[in-house]
Amino acid sequence: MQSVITERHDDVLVIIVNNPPVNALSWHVRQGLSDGIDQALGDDDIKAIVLRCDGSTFIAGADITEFGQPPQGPDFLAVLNTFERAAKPIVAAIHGTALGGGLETALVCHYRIAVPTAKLGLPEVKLGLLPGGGGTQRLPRVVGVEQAAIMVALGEPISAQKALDFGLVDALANEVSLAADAILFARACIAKGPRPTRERAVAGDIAIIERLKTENARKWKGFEAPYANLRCIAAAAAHPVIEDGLKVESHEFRSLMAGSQAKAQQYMFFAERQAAKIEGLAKDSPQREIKKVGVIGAGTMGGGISMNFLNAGFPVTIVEMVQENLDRGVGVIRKNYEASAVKGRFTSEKVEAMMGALTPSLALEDLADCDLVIEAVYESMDVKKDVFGKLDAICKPGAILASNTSYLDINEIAASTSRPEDVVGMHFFSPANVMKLLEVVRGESTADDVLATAMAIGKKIGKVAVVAGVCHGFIGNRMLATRQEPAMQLLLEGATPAQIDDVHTDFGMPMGPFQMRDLAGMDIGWHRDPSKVETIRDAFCAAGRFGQKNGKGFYDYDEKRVGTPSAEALAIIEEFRATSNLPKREISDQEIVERTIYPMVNEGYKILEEGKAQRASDIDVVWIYGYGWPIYRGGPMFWSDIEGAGKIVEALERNGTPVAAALRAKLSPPH
Ligand code: 3H9
Repeated sequence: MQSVITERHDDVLVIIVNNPPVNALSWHVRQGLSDGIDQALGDDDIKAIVLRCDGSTFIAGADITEFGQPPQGPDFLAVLNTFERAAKPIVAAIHGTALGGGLETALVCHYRIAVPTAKLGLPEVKLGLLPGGGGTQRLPRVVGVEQAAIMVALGEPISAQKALDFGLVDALANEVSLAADAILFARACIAKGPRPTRERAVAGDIAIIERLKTENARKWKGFEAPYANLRCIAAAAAHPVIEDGLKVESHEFRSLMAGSQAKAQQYMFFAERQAAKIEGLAKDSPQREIKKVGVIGAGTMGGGISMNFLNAGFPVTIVEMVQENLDRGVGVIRKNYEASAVKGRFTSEKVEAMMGALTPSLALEDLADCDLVIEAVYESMDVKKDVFGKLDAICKPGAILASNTSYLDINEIAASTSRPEDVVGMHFFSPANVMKLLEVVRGESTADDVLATAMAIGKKIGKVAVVAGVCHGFIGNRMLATRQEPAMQLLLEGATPAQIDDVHTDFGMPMGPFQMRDLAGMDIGWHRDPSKVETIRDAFCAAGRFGQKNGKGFYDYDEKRVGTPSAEALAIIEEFRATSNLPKREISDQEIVERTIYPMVNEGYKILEEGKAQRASDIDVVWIYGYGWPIYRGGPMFWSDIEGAGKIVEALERNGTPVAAALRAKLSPPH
């Protein structure tokens, strides 16, 4: 099948792209576009041209799989130039998503029409790139500097209506008759002739550039692409002749393309999509139908989990044991929704509709008609087994019984039921209504359709779901645990909590080990005997420094929970060091990386070799979406290749950490 065909409609030639799944601009599409435009320009009877796509979308961008490969087929920029300079009017007819190179192609067409459901955008920044097909120079000529700067720097697509308001599309077409509407529109453009974007002037105020930088300073920390995008917009405003701006764009594009951030972000694009695939199961493998959801526990976790399902339109029954806790949990959900409504995220009608779909209950029996029940109770095996035993007796046959446990053995939980095949782990991350990650834990008896349903429902509620095997802490928490002990040891040897945390935040993590410890609360699992001080943690708890919850931990906290280094905390560490007779020494930042981040990477390889993760990229997805690992570093496994397996193995050995076989195997390339 040809990926581009042409269709003659009297005096209009329609060029049709058909390159499933997203009509990406693969080399054969560029070839087809080039041939199509040549055909139209070479035929005097053709007076106007339409560019449209078959399938679910307009061109969704360059073919990312071609990046880094030897060039093939016609040069994209040359094809764009031929379109823009054509002496006959060209109309882009847009449905689905016109993204990246797709929107750049539409921008060299002289007119654009779109169906109301279409979306248009330049999301290259999310791939660590910028629009390298003239987008940074043409978009400001059409929508002005302000809107263009926002679109390229944030990468969010806009609706067809907004595109119409900004002049990016000239008219909205009927949803079902786009192809015919486009031909009529093209005919109407014959008298007006072509309207090359390059000849339009750039209007607008470049003050937006500094404003965006200030507003996004935190979010963009460490990222190169947003700034490069904005430099290109500044160039568009500075240079009246488009060629001058295009030179800047080309230089910036090539420099991003050559760097590691773009490689990492493109890798993550595919990693995220790959994570949805379950090894050994076909894409269309059978699933169970989920119409009604039950959640046990109305605490922070249960409430957040419920909100995910309510947001996605599922009725939810939430069960607690005590009326007061139930009321509090439901109250928090309402408060969260109302706060979102104030910010304009929901209408108040939607808030009421979602609250109306929530049934609070004190009886597990009310879960009898649920298709999926997620348990989010206290993290204790005995408690969980008791709950699952009861669910086994109550829930209808075929219901999926899921546990939100973050560490415990799903097989043992499943064994407390007579239907272990219906049991699966669904581990949400806190705050559960915000964090994108969902670890779906596959027990040894979990049925294929249960696993497939849990993964699919994760996607439906807006999560990135990753399959994990049963082990203590699954993928994410198991790796996280390996940095805790060395971090404590580094304190004893002379580093401060702030130094260690700074290394982690400078690396791009949202917080370091001690900030996280303070957030979680240090007294969880503490023996509660202040006279027994065997670890630094004991010393902190004995001194009543429990973390953020009581305003003092490794840091001192103000009423807004902003932490500052604490003299008292440092004194506790000094005192403990004195009792351990450890000499204090200067610790370098590199040593902190080697002793806290390398062990996490090493654990990732162990998880991989034990088959607890399906693939290395799944581990990276867990860390990006569950723990805020900086996406521009591509996750711990991707990063280990950038950092170098040799360097990591050498440091782990030097520090006495047993090296994972799968990591060591990287040292000797396969024959
Ligand atoms: C660019 O254009 C640079 C330019 O400035 C030119 C410079 C010179 N290429 O997401 P889905 C695959 S950069 C190759 O699950 P959805 C995807 O991997 C590009 N493959 O579907 C998946 O494969 P599989 C700028 C691509 O309906 C399948 O298509 N454009 C591409 O949920 C379905 O994808 C973008 O960044 C691609 N460009 O969402 C847009 N896109 O089935 C990127 C997708 O084997 N794409 N695939 O796993 C998207 O945002 C979404 O795919 C889209 C559809 C919204 C289009």
